[in-house]
Amino acid sequence: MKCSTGGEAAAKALIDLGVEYVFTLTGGHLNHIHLHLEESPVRLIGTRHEQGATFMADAYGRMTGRPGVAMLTAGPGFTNALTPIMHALFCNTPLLVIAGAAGIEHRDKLDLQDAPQLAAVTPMVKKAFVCTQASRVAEYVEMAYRTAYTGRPGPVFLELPCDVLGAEIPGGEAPYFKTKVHSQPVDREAAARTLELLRNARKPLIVAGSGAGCAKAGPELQRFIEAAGIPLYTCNMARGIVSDEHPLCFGLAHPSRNGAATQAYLDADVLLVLGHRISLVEFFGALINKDAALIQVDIEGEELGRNRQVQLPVMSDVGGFVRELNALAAQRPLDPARYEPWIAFVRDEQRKYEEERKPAVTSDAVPINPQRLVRELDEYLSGEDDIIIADGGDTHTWVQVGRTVRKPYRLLDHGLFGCIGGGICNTVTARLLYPDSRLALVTGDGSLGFNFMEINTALRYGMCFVIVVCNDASWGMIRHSQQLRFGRPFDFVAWLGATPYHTMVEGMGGKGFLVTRPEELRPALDAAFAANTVALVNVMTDPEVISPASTSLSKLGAYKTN
Ligand SMILES: Cc1ncc(C[n+]2csc(CCOP(=O)(O)OP(=O)(O)O)c2C)c(N)n1
Ligand SMILES: [Mg+2]
Repeated sequence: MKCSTGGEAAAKALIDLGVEYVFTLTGGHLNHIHLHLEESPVRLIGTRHEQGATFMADAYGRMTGRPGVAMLTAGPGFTNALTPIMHALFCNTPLLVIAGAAGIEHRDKLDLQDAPQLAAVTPMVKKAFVCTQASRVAEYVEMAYRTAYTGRPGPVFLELPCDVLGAEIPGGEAPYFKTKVHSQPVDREAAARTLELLRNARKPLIVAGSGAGCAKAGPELQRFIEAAGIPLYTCNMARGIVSDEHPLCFGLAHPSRNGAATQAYLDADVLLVLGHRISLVEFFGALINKDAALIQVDIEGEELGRNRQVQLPVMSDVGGFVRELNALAAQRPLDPARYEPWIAFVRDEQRKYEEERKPAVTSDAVPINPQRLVRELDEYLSGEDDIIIADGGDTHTWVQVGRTVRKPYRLLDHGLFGCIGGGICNTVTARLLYPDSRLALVTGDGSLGFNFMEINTALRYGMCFVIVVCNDASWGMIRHSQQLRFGRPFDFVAWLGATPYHTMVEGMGGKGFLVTRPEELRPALDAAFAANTVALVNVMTDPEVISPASTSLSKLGAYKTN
């Protein structure tokens, strides 16, 4: 690859890899790269905080399966991004984080912003690289990018010291080995054994997680559940890979949150887990029938058998595996009639759960019940391309259980790291990826504050979307868990007060609306979606409505599963 300096080599490699966006915040250590990206197909999105840039890049990775790219300046720019990097590790996001750094020549001489970046980030990433030669920068960028998306995806870090970026490349030619990896390993034999277990089952259940979403397994999975007649639950980046409106898809696969799923998990006799980790959301396996045969398919061996004895561990790409199930089932079909009583049971659990929720989701109370708010939004945004981004504590939970997801990547939540505050950033990325979809962030008031200035980023780039604040004037989920565990909320740390976020957004150049009564919701949403800018609807909600996630949290450290 022809390039004059290390900085140009980094820029050229990113261009060559087809990177669409680099989420970044300027800093002296990055000038040599930014300079060469100015007139390029790569669009630089300049944020107000490195946490924002990295959340945006993470959302890009999660919503496309291609590495999102964040570029951070040295020292504090880098340390500001550690939280979303750790979040990306929990979400298995393909993410490339490039950071500038003090020059090699001046290391340990008290140079500006000389921090032990590699040591700090290594436990938080799939792999951490440093490049110390200008002529190898392009090679490292490609290697780091490829490492982020192959096998189990994850965040990859690449440090590029500023003297390396500024240095001339002898001869102006840098080695560069572009390798596009398309294939992932598939365990074909295990597919036949899976079908045998399913054939003998009476109450089989399929759970699909981010591994299925990342493998884009949706169409094959839909074919399979239709041919087999087996019910499906989805979570994380698998939400919507089969529509929640499909008669065999029953929505959120978190039995600790989705009351309708709990009994199905406790009764299933064979559980086929596709690209999903058994974790706290299944109470470390305790919410799965202890006598059920577990078939777990994951591209990462580390996950097979975590928290539960697995009868059939399958180390495989989920997409290829489900394709194989379909091929074998076409030769010798399963018998969907066998599972009909089971499907009727799962549907009945769903109906009972909806009945239970009815008073809350239809409530006319003031302050507004958050479940009523989420139901209104779910109905308002009922197009298959409409997108909701969820952030917050209890608010996030109400969206997870209350949202009907009809297509992949139309719901983004905050995953297993439980990191609140990235909502606005995720919404910015969703807008870049889906310019024509109706798009709303539904967020708790507390979570809104962390990256509030990214509203300015959205406005600077001329974006339109709607932010709906579920404003209970508090850090609701924590306040509720205190109430449940200690008999009273700790308002000295958990109360935020009724902040006028709608006027703050007006001050920034967007539009704001205040809603205090349920009947005001629809007109406010109409006005917000027509506003053609960033519009915030500040909805005053009932601080005493407690979600199932708060109930679980109140037991943190207090329950035993074995
Ligand atoms: C970065 C981070 N800080 C703190 C927490 C602890 N925490 C979890 S939920 C929550 C409350 C969120 O409040 P809000 O966004 O208003 O949503 P609500 O629960 O009120 O719906 C807090 C503080 C966290 N998960 N992540
Ligand atoms: Mg709140």
